[in-house]
Amino acid sequence: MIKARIENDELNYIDHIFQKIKEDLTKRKFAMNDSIKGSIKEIIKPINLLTLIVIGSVFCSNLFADDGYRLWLRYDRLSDTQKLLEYKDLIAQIVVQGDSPTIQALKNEITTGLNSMLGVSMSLSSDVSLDGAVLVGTPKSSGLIAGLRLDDKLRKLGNEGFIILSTIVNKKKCTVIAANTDIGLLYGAFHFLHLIQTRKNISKLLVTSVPKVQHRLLNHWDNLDGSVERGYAGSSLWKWHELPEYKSPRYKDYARANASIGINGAALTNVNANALVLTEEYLVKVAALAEVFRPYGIRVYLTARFSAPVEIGGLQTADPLAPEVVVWWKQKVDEIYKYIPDFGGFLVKANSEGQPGPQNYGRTHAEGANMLADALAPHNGIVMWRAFVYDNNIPEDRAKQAYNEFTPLDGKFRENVLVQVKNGPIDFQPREPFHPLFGAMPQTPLMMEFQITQEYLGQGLCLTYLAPLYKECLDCDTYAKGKGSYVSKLIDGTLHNYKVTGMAGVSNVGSDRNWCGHPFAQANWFAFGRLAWDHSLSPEELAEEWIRMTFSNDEMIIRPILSMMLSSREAGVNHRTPLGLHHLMAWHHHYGPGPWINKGRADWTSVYYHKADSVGLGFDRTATGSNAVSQYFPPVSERFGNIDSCPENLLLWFHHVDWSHKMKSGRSLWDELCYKYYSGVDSVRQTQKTWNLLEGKIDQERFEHVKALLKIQLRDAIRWRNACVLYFQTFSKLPIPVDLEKPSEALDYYKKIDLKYLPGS
Ligand code: BDP
Repeated sequence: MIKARIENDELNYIDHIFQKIKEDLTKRKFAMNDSIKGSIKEIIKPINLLTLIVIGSVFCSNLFADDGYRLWLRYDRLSDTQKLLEYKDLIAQIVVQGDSPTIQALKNEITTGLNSMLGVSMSLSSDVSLDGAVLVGTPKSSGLIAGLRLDDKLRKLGNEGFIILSTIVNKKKCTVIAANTDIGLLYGAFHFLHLIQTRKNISKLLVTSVPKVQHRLLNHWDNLDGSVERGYAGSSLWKWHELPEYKSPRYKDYARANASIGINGAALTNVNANALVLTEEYLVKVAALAEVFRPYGIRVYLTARFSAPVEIGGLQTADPLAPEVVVWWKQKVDEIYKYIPDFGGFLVKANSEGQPGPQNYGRTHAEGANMLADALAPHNGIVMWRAFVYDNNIPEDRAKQAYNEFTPLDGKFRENVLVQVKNGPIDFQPREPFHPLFGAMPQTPLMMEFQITQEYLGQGLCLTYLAPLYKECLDCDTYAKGKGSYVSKLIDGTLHNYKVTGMAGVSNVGSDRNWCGHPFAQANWFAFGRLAWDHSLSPEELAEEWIRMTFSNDEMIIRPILSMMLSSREAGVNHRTPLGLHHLMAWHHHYGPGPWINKGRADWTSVYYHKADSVGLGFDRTATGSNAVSQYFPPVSERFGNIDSCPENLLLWFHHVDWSHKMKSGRSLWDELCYKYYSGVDSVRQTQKTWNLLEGKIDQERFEHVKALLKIQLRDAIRWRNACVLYFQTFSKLPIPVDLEKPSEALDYYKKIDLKYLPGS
């Protein structure tokens, strides 16, 4: 007995050491191959316990090293013994039925995940024979699941939903993960792993989960030369020159990460598109990526350059109504489907920022989109046509142009076209009102475009948790069909009964070892995916989930990190563009402050947007100005249009406000502006202090990395604050309130800062 226990302990210890070795090796590779695992066990089995302790301690010294590669899929062994015992009781056997590539992926994930977290080595069983079995299957692939008669529950799950329930099978206590499809099972398996990763009670489970939105995509703005537009995490993940021969293991890990949060599509290329990706040379490469992603339920999409028929097709025109152009696209699409049978469709930026489009030929956006949609329809492909269009030559407020362009086209798009709308009417600013198109096109499915990459919110250098921004927009009431017409209900299709729905996030993933550059930027990828699946989740819940999976389940670690994350977006707004200010960033790279920018294309300057003068500050978008407020439904239009009811955090977006205007705090606009700028910086200081308290409690590697980045963040927050306050002071001619520290330098100093070679520009 005793001997057996020692052997068991030894084996467990071997597993523990193995876990540490694995953690170390995962710096180079996400998951360790089973045969290597076997050989290591063979080598270290005969070594006695003492030696193991010595070896173990060597690896344990590495306990705190973490380069972030594993994202939120760390599967570290539980250190809480009580919880471990509780889980071991409930998880003693894994029974997965079926054998498709998706099921193979699921089997790998669930065995690696559970064995690793529980420190055991269960292999897959073919039948439920123990209390604590985890049974995974669809009624089609598993007789056991079919026998459970879950039909009523399954009917509501569609193609991607799943249920997880605690029940009895073969007279044994069992956790069942069931779905109608294999991909539903994979999502269910990831969810089950999440429950353990976040230390939830799994004894009486009854979870039903169905995605609220159909197309949940990452939009990669990756160029074929390996650069990434607005990418701050190294170069592109897609190594085109190596494909199709070499498929980097990262592609699979990327797919795993996406599937674990419910993302089911990836547009691989930049919206500022290169037609080359549509040539055979590249399609075979795209097909290789699609093959890796397929088991994980991820379809690939490409950006279609509208002028491709001319650029790579040798035609004289790309006019969407020209018969030869129609034929060219049809043949091109048929060719794409030969390589990629489950190709998702096209994402198109047309007639915007110099991109070609149907208007070059006097055609409308609908005519352009429909031509592509007709080519894709026989293959069930979709077109995501971007509404991000504006033109400096149109004498109209940029914020109004997309609405003006698209609302007359409502109902004119084919059924497989979605119009993809950025969350706000300008361009991913730290804070924008929701886009007035939301609610204004009842007969056209509109999909959401959020930015995950932090173009205007600190890029790869600043900690900015974006779920509050996403949620703020999704929770807005458009009043399109009266009270309760939330943006979220529009996007999930329930408001206007859209047949097709979607949400896209401009990706922040790159070739950096930790995927997203800043260790906290991973949280934005995570939160985006989870919200696209279920927009009712709160930023707090999502942040907590992510922290538990990525850092620790210890409350002493969770609480401080949570407070840092939740305050970060508002801090970022306050030290850059408080009170509804927008587009004050430096020319070109968009990172630092540039409120003085007044040269070049007018709608790319800052003065166009802030309109500072001796009287006051802000863009008058009421009836006395551009009247952009009229694009919103009442009572939103009235609320925004009236200086007294306009939310103060959007005041200068909609109003030109006197410097002496009395704010809700009782202060003048000028004083309030100063206090906001200063509070933004104070908040970063607070974040630094909070982070410093975590030294020694989390791994040193990420601790040091974030600590250093926070130093940069504070330096740059101060630059933003000082530059903006000093610049606006040249108009207000008022003193900075006496209790606020004075900027250390004069305005000219900030104007001369000229950051070179910032990534992503
Ligand atoms: C802006 C970016 C620009 C993108 C554009 C877009 O600065 O690089 O091409 O959006 O969305 O935010 O097309």
